[in-house]
Amino acid sequence: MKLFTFTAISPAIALQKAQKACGRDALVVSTKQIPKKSLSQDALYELVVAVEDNVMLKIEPKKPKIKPIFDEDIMNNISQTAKQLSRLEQLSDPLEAITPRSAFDEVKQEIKNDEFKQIKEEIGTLSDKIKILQNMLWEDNEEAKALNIPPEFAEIYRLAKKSGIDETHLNEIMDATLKHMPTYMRNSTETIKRYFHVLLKKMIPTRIEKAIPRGEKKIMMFVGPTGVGKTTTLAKLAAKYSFLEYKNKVGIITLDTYRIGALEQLFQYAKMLKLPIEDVTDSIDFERALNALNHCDLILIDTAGSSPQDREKIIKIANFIKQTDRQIDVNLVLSASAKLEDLNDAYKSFSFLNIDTLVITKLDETRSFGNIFSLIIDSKKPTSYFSTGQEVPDDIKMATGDFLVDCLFEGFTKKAYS
Ligand SMILES: Nc1nc2c(ncn2[C@@H]2O[C@H](COP(=O)(O)OP(=O)(O)OP(=O)(O)O)[C@@H](O)[C@H]2O)c(=O)[nH]1
Ligand SMILES: [Mg+2]
Repeated sequence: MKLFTFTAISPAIALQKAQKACGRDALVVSTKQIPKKSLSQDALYELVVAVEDNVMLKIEPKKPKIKPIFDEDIMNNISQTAKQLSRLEQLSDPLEAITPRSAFDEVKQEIKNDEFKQIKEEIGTLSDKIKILQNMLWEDNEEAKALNIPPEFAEIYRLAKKSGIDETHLNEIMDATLKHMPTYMRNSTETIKRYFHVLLKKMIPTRIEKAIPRGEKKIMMFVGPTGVGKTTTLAKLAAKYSFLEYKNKVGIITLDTYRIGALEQLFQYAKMLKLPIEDVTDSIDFERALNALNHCDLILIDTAGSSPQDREKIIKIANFIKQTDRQIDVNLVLSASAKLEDLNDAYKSFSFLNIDTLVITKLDETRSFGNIFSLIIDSKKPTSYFSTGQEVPDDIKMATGDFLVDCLFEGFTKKAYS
């Protein structure tokens, strides 16, 4: 005989449990009430039954008690959400059912972001594979071997070369980079590209232009080859200084009085901007015009365009400058669409006038900016403004190294610049 004990809140329930486990033949040996351990607890009854040795117990294994990690409220919330989700799944486009609209847009955006991330990763893998292929070709490249350029620099070298940077400059920059760039930075073409960006940016001197402080005076003269945009640049700056960005008193002088239409062009701008203008025919008349505009904080002087080979015309401008004791800031205006050779020629011819700063125009008209980069490096002159279109007064910005390097590697985009 074997004895088994069962407990329950009543003797009847304890017996039911015993019979379920041991069968109806189980013999009740004893029943007793177990004393309560506390007042709030129910009383329990203990029942002892006896069964034959061969009777197998049919007691259901006790389920282990699992302590819930969330409290009941949270569990209810989860089951609510699960129900809602399963309802959503049955709809043709479950996202349509999500309200408010902003939530719907957020989910859509998240999905878009995920897809975008995935596509981006795939493109990244592909472009890395392409780079490996390019690098394999690069290793067979005689030029690369001759210059000792490692494959991880292949992309940046190609981009810089395509931009039209003077080859001597490019090779010097490559040499310096290979010597100084830390090895740990060479693993990714992106890091190399960023390194180059910072390096080139640091090589470009720029001049910060500000409003003319109260009590100070500035005279800016625009010189350069024909048709580069001297008059247009002057008009843009006249607007910027007189009302667009600063509130300086601005006056205009033009020395370009012989060419048909030139006078009318500038007088028209002056009229539109409501600014005083003086035309000067000879160097003696120059001081009179400067005196007439004495009340101005800023005097902008336009000159006739001259071919770099036309030495006489440039000497004539020099004579105007010599005529006065006043400090004249000479701005050499050059077009980004000119070849490096022509830019160098122009710079050499006009440097006779003691150039203070470079103004680069027509950045919107070219795809290769290496020529401008090389000119700035060679001349060592700071650049003050970039002109980016024909629109007066909008298409002019203060020059920055960042912008020129972006143009160098990615081309000109007006949107990025505005
Ligand atoms: N695309 C583009 N065109 C420009 C820019 N700046 C000037 N231009 C245009 O170039 C042409 C010549 O501009 P001007 O300002 O008359 O040039 P300039 O240097 O004064 O010419 P000259 O006085 O004849 O030597 C005009 O059609 C301008 O609209 C620019 O940044 N981008
Ligand atoms: Mg002009």
